[in-house]
Amino acid sequence: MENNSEDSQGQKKPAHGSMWTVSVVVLVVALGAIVFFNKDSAQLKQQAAGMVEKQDAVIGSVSGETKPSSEEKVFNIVGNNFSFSPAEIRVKRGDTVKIVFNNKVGFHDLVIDEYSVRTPQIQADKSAEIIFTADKTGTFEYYCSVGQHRAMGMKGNLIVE
Ligand SMILES: [Cu+2]
Repeated sequence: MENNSEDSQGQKKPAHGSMWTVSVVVLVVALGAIVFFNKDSAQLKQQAAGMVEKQDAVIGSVSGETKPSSEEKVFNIVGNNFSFSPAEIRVKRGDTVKIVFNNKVGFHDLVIDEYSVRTPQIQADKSAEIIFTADKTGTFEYYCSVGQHRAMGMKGNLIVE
């Protein structure tokens, strides 16, 4: 009987042992899964954070592109004998400035020396354009370079703020 009981215990021991081994394996696998899951979630968080940073960067560049200082400003300036209308225009530094010069009467042009821009000299009922970047602040006179028109009052001010 002792031998039997020993045998039965002996038989049970391996059974307990294999169950223990299974339990350990399950535990290790479970722990491993938890560790990997945490790593994955940490990586996901990092990726999410990276995506957020990228989105912020994109938003930043978009808002940079839409700054008021890089707008295109279009002005229609009418020429007469001997004046410009309007006689003052204002932009922000960095703006792209497009001036459409519509000549109503006489023979004129529109010149801004400091920005090295000028329209052709044109007849009445003609128009011409100049376009430039207002990259320096100040008050710059636009004028007609034909004859004595500038001295006769055919001038105005471009103000870059
Ligand atoms: Cu003129």
